[in-house]
Amino acid sequence: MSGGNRKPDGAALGRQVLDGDRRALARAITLIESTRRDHRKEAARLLEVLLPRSGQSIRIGISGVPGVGKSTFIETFGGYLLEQGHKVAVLAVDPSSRRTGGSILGDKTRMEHLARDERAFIRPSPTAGTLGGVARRTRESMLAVEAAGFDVVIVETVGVGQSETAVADMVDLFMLLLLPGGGDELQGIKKGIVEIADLLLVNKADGELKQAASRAAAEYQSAVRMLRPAAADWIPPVNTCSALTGDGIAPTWERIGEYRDLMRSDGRLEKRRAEQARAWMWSEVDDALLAAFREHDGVRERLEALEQAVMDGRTPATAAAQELLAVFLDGVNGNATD
Ligand SMILES: Nc1nc2c(ncn2[C@@H]2O[C@H](COP(=O)(O)OP(=O)(O)O)[C@@H](O)[C@H]2O)c(=O)[nH]1
Ligand SMILES: [Mg+2]
Repeated sequence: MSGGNRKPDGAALGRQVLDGDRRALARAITLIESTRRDHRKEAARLLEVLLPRSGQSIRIGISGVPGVGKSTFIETFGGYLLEQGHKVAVLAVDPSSRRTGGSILGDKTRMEHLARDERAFIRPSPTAGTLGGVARRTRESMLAVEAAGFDVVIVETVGVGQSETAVADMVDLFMLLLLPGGGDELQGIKKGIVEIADLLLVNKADGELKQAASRAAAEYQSAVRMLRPAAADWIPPVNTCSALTGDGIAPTWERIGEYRDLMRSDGRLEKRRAEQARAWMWSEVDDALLAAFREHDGVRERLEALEQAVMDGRTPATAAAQELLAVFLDGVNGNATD
């Protein structure tokens, strides 16, 4: 951050973001991503300013195995949305990005036009921390880009571990990109991810792969049908597209619009967001409690010996946990005025 010694003022920064100041937005997200305790406090004030002006976008999650064409798709799809008069923000959840050097950042060459366009905002995944931490900061960044006036937010995830679920839990619509493979690939995709997808797209439906893509789409479509209850009013459609040629991009946006209209028509969208907000609150509580527990002096004093005793089979795990919790809770009660 420029002026690293200057103490950030969360509330002032928030007002600049609301004014549509791009550099302020970038600084706001840097503040959100900071783990420094004083920065967390300012970030909380920042979010208080931003929250009332957030929530106006459609939040779209995009997942798929590396190489399926996510970055290329976002470039083409994002470009299409800009043409339609939208403002597009792209965020990422990639807890592995410390090792890989950042999913989006490494891909910015594939999002050349989007990255250079004033009406778009691209931010790579935060590079430090656990999935929970990365997801939390991405959620907060999402509120910031919404408050800055971006009306389509795309959250990309790499197909690693639980990050798909974390992204599905923060978006209105979760989209899965697939390769035009045959039945083998059907087996390879984790069933759970197909289950949480609201929209599936077989990418690379161009040239020699076009027919294979159509076949794969039909196979996925029947698989998806079987996963859904017969009464469901939204059977996730499986379409084909080519991120390279732009084929199927406009229909994809139409499908998204249909989905949003349906979810809005009976309050399901609000309900989904409300549930997400509640789950988010609890994961914050979980994280903060665990951090406080691990930082607690009395716990730290005993932790190593107790862990060893559990590993050696000298102390039952339950007894050790109870002892640590007793120490922790006693400390909490004793410091109630702190
Ligand atoms: N033929 C074809 N190739 C594509 C398409 N989309 C992406 N690719 C290629 O697939 C490779 C991986 O794309 P990339 O966007 O980096 O995938 P990501 O890892 O999911 O972000 C690149 O060589 C792209 O040029 C497409 O629609 N058709
Ligand atoms: Mg990529």
